[in-house]
Amino acid sequence: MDYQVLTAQQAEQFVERGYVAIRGCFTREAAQEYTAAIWTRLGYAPDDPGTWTQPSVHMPGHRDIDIRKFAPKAWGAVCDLVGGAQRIQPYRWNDGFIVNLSEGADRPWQPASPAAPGWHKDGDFFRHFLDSPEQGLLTLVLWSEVRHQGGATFVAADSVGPVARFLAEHPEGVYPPSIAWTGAEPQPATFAWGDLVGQCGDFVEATGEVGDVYLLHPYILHAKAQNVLRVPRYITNPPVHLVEPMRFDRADPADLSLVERAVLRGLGVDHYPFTARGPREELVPERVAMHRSMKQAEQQRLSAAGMA
Ligand SMILES: O=C(O)CCC(=O)C(=O)O
Ligand SMILES: [Fe+2]
Repeated sequence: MDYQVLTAQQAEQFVERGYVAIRGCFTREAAQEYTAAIWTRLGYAPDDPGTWTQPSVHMPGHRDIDIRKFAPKAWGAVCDLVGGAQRIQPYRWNDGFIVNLSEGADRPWQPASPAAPGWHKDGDFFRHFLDSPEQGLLTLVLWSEVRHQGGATFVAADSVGPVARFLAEHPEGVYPPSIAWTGAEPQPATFAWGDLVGQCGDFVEATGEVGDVYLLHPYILHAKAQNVLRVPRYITNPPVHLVEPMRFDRADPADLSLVERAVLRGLGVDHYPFTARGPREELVPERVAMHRSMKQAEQQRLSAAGMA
């Protein structure tokens, strides 16, 4: 199979371990255009940790970024993983940074393990099925250097199998635990992150340089790591939306994307017809309202600093 960006070895790693790191997708200078306003937006002083009232902040987005122009190598790799640009809905990055300043800095460093807090699969905005198109890939875009023990993201590289089996057992769909169930029908299953990550043993700390992009299987369990170094870390995690649900029973196996192949590997089969037995449902997490008010506060700080 020929890929635009991925080597055969990277493609194989993605199928077997659910992630690939694409290094050097944009320069430090290019990053600065977007990261320069972070501290004004936060209202914190970069050189005074006493002003860092929150250990980490999920910031709202202000500006869209065209990945095709900004990080063409990352775009090519995204296409390689999902089976071509025609399978992707318009995909843009933005400056909604996830800043880790001092998460868990008051505790001794603990390496990645099921006991670490915060394991989850992304997608708090839809009911999950085995074939869900809403989150076609998980991406971690590194906008700052991300060092060992410096607030990286922990990745459970063998989590695709447990999550695939759980989703296959629940064709009625699965709710993210952060969403309260309000429907009339029996409550669908919710992800039990602890049970799922408890089946994993291959853990990676997603460290790297400005401009590195980790592309991960959408099922991959991950968690914010401690930042005992207290070196500010900035990432974004823009999801890829697919045009159509995934297919695990394509007539020509050569049409299976690497993401689909990883699911089949996780299920231990080479073919899996799947039919959703519940509604494809958009969910609205509290994050949306919170980001609206955070964005207003950030805009006021930018105006006050003459940066708006
Ligand atoms: O901050 C991190 O390292 C991870 C954040 C994350 O996984 C998320 O916001 O969904
Ligand atoms: Fe996440």
